[in-house]
Amino acid sequence: MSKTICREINLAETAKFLKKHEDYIILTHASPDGDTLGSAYALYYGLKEMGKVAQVLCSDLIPSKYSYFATKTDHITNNDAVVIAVDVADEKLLGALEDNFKGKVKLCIDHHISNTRYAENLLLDSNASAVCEIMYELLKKLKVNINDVTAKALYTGIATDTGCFKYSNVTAKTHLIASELFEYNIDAAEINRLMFDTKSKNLLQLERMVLDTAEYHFDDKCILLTVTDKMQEVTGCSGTDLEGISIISRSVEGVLAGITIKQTGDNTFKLSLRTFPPLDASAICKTLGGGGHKAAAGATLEGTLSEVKEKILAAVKDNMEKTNVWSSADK
Ligand SMILES: [Mn+2]
Repeated sequence: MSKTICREINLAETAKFLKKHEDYIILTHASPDGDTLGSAYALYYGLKEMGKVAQVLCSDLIPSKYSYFATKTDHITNNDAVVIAVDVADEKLLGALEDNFKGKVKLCIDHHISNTRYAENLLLDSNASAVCEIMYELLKKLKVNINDVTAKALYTGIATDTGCFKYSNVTAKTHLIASELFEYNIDAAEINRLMFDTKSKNLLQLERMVLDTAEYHFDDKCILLTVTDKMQEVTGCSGTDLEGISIISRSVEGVLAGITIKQTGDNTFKLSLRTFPPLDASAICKTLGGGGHKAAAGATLEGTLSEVKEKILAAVKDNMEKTNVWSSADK
């Protein structure tokens, strides 16, 4: 198969593209979060309004906390259906769906600066806090009716990708779009309670275990948390349950780099990195084969836990020295 040449398209061209075809498959990334699900379902409801047939596909089970908008979609059997990926920066992030859809994504809608340009057409806005911001503008452009459920889906994506309107990715536009979504019956307080202020007893137990693993490096400018297989087994928490753990790493006073390492296999670990300026999580993770945003990025690493830790710490140290945040030469 020849390598796809990726064409960057704008909002109007994307709208045109969506009008042109009839059947769509919408892919989310694995370990789905509020933004990939919110934008996928908002697009689904929009396409339904346009009289199209569409299905949302995710390699993992969709957590029940999203059930107020993530409901059953159409089931597509048509082989010619047009494949769209939302909030998926790299084909690898499709998880088990990669086998089926590698090289077949016709349109990707994303906000990751690290997007690997695997799709035939790409609508990318790295200034958008969430794909749901882009999706809102796209639905407006298409002049489709936005109903309350669509508005809830969009609000969820924006709220979750901004840590409830707290992160550095929030812009005036983020608030403007959120305020327009308040015109609908979304019950934002309830959405935020579900997304940010509710956790299971098991997750609380897991968090206690993870806090016990805390290591500090580079004069406490870096914290490293570990979630082992064993902890996931004991508490029954895994995958998307662990989303909130990396948030802990960015909450410690004086920390500029919050590292969370989650074991996903015998010798496989997933890194979630959170940074504050001048550190650049996206650049650090890129050197480790991953990617993401400036303040939040990730990578998957192979090796023993101590090997993986060493690799990650070396990459963080390198970025700290480059940005004059910390230097071993001063020691
Ligand atoms: Mn996102």
